Amino acid sequence: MGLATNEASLGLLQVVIQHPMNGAASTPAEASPGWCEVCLKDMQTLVALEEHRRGKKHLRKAVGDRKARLIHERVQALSESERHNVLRGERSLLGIATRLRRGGQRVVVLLGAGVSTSAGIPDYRGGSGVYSTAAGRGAFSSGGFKADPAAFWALIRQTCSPLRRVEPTVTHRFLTTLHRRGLLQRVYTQNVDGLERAAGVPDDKLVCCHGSLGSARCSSCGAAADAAEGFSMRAGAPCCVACGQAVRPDIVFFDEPLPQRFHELKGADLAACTLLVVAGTSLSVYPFAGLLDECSLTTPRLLINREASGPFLRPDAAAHAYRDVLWLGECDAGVSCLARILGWEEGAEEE
Ligand code: CNA
Repeated sequence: MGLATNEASLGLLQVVIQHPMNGAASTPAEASPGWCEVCLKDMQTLVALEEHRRGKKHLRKAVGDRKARLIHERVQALSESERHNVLRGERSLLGIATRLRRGGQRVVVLLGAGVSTSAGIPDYRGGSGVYSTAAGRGAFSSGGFKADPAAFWALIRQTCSPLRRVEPTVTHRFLTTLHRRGLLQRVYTQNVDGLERAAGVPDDKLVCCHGSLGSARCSSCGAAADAAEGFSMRAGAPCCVACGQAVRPDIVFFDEPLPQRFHELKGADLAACTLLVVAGTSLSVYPFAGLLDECSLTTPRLLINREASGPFLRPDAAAHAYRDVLWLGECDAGVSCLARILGWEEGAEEE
């Protein structure tokens, strides 16, 4: 299966180094000549995958450009007063609060790892996040898991073990406030820590886009397994009682499709959405990040995050600026500020 180590194959090894399935990083001198040590795929397969990834990237850019043009045209077709009415010119938390006080709102919330950092779970791209090491990037693909299930389990035990008794944050609890007030259409979360559920968001209001650490299955035969066992072990990976292969948590690895529920619900949810609240995400993982483009052009969008991301990177230059509010800072602080404006602080009497 291996290829000879000559200049050409070293060229191919450059491709292996940053291959698309596990993101494993190594120098040509360190890499094996014929196959990737992380995912155990041969180089020809990896080259094909890399070409496929580049093709997909090119296609995504072309689709993205076309989508941006279409949105621009549709925004131009809105009248000045239609645009003004979205936030009545108040592009701030005050404008969002005013919108929430209007009757009959349907709020869709999109969450990322940043809403759980104040609970002690590192985010993905932050300094101590999984993405900061090559091993971390590699571990969250099916190839990476297959190559070293024990390393994967060691990493998640260390970062987000449910046995650490992590508590939901102010932001998680705000979701239940929205639900109790009858305003919550749906929460779409990229997080796998289960804190939305722990905060009291009912299952039918929740879409766990990237799965959950709360359940597990065999990576080979698919038999249901006990997720808690993997977290309680000191080292190694739990094994399937049926076939002996490694057990994996029910999360979506980078090279895997999203759950059916995501595709089934998103169309109707985003069509019904009258306010989109986005928090704690770099908006760099698709198809999740694409949800922002699916709500109506007269639906306001709020991003609460430490930094601008996605369409909020150039909010004033973009055609849809009239409906976007960017609140920069900690998620819990932004949410508390919004709750204060609304008079919905924790412990306050509900109307
Ligand atoms: P990310 O790419 O790490 O982005 C997180 C964003 O949140 C960044 O823009 C940060 O600046 C910002 N941020 C971090 N902490 C705060 C805070 N306290 N207040 C405000 N902003 C903050 O993570 P994404 O979620 O965007 O997407 C990537 C992956 C990571 C998803 O697929 C998740 O499944 C996965 N993940 C989940 C968890 C979890 O379950 N808690 C943890 C780590 C990674």
